[in-house]
Amino acid sequence: MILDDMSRSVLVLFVIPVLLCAWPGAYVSAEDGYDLWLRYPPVGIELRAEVASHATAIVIPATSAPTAETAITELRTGLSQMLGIDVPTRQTIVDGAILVGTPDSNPLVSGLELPLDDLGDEGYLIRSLQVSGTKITVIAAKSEVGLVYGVFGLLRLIQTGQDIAALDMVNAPKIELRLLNHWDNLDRHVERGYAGQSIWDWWRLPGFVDPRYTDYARANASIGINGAVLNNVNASAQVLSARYIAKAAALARVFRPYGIKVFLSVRFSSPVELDGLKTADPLNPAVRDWWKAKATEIYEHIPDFGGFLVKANSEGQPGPQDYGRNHADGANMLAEALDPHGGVVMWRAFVYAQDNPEDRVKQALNEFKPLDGEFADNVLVQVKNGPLDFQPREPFSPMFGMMPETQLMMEFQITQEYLGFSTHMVYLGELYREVLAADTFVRGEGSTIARVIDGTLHGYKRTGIAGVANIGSDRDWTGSIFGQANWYAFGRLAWNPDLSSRQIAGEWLKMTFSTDPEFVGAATEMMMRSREAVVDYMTPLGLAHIMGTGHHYGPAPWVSDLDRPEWNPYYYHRADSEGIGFDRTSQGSNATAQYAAPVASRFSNLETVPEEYLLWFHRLSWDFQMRSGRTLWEELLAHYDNGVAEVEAMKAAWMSLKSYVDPGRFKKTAQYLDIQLEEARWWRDACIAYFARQSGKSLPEGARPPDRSLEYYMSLEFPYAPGN
Ligand code: BDP
Repeated sequence: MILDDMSRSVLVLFVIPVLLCAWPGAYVSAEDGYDLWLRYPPVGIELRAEVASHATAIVIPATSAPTAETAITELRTGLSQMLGIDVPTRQTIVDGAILVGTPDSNPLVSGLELPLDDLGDEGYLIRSLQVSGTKITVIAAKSEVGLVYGVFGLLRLIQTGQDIAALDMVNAPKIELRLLNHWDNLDRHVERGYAGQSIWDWWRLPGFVDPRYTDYARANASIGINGAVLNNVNASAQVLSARYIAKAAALARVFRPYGIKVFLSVRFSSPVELDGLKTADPLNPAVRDWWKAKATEIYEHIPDFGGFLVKANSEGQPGPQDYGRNHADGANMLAEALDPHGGVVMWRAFVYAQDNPEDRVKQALNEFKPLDGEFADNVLVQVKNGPLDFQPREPFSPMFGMMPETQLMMEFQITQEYLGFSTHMVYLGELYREVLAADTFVRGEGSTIARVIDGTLHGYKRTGIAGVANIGSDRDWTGSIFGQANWYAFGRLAWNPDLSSRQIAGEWLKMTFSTDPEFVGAATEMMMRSREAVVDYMTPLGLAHIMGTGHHYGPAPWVSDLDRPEWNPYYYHRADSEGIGFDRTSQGSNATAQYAAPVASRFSNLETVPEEYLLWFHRLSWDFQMRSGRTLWEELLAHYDNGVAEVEAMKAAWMSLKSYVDPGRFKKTAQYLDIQLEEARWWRDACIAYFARQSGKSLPEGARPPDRSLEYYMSLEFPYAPGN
């Protein structure tokens, strides 16, 4: 058929877009993941008229401040794209309008006398109302940033296909500081980063301000993240030089209208390294003055600067103990410098020492417990979720609950340092929820980690949660499409640690791909099983830390010759002909005694210990009878096999969803699943080969033997593994 020019334009401009939008599950254009969950594709044809009738206009005051502008622009963009019409702004109410404002900025809002008192500084209210017979939806908050969150809240409802005709919701964050921690160096290398280089182009800042910084801020604001620690915890002193403060200030200017504050990781020895002081002793008056002057300088350039994150006396970093002082002395000195400006210190509890013969997982609590109650009011002690180091599964850190006089904040890892880097699909919403829901029992049943860190259990004044970011310069931000879900889930749980991980997965899928129930159902299942799969093919039954040395890529349970004993995988599993596991009961390191009595007894007792923590707390013979009736050796194998089978099932599930996903994102994810499957088999085969040798056991009838010899797996080297 030959079309004249006119017909061709009609076809291209009108008919094809309409057909594409009307076709359920259809993708509108090539996608590469850059738009994250903020794609705003056209609302399905069946809902469009209904949504449009509640979005006829956006009512705003005559003038508004930058943060309110952010909210309004986002709402207008989102609605216009989803409805395919230009939704206008105006200053008076009309039927179907959305009124956006604070009582202070718009008399139309104050006139409604809405119950905003309990919303705090960041919460919002969304309500469907009639004003003198005119139907409107109001998004109101006490602060402008609350409007940003409210707008994203309403857009999320529309993006996920919910009815917006009769809304009545209030929503306020349960945790005050909701931060990403970037482990980004000033040379743009990202420690444990698997998504390219740092997104901060430090060298060209502050002159060149990459538009991507705005997109970053917008994505974070959409999930409630309100702060970013810009640089690696293994910090360079240079970040506090005037040059770099100016660069950080440029980023802060971009982030400000999105309610996001800038924080910096600081090196404890900065006064010595930057300005030649003789000491960094926190009790030395000249050192204290140096930090006060530095804080003042920072606040001159960044008036809303958030504060410092500090890794001190940990893995070779300098700290107060170099001068015979303790963590509280160090933290409080910095806190004193920041306090007049409203800043906080986040002091990390990730400490363990080579020369300490104590079980590594006990060391942090041992070191910090005597300091409980010693930290200043603007100090939070930042604790990793488990007592070891971001393993696929660990029991919760015993610090939570055991330091009632200290404001503890959570540190999760979003980047997948120990979970297959960016090529493995592992939905971390499940891991985060498992930790947040864990019950410490320190004040009886219900003393969950969520209640510790939201401050309600011990009455904290300041609360916080941090996620080590998986973001880099890759076009899709996180190095993989499904890695975006972990950024998203972290933000949503930071806002409300009680949300269900399944619900979050569903939301993310709808916004990222398609609201089609068939797609969402199958893809949610795939995500939900992915975390247990990685535990099974890497570290089942409470095993931990058996990855390759340094780069942390792939299996290496055989390593036992490193200088630092606690860096050896062997330290953690101790497998030999007698058995496997780390005895942490009273017969062993007694780490169980660091937990509240009901938890300690549950973990210590072989009848009650959850099997997923079995070898973390117990050393057992290979013939130990498991609850399944299998021996421990057989059970271990069954888990490794199951992990591989689960990845096969995930791959099959993804392949069945092809018609719902654009080719670019589909293919990338399919290829990654192939990598994951190959690496899951490698983990299984290498670990089984090694444990078979240690135990002297042969494989049970019917078990698939490892593809290659143990020597082969042991010979593998990865000099260019990323993130190291
Ligand atoms: C470990 C990482 C290391 C970090 C350290 C930390 O391997 O790169 O510097 O944690 O959290 O997981 O300080």
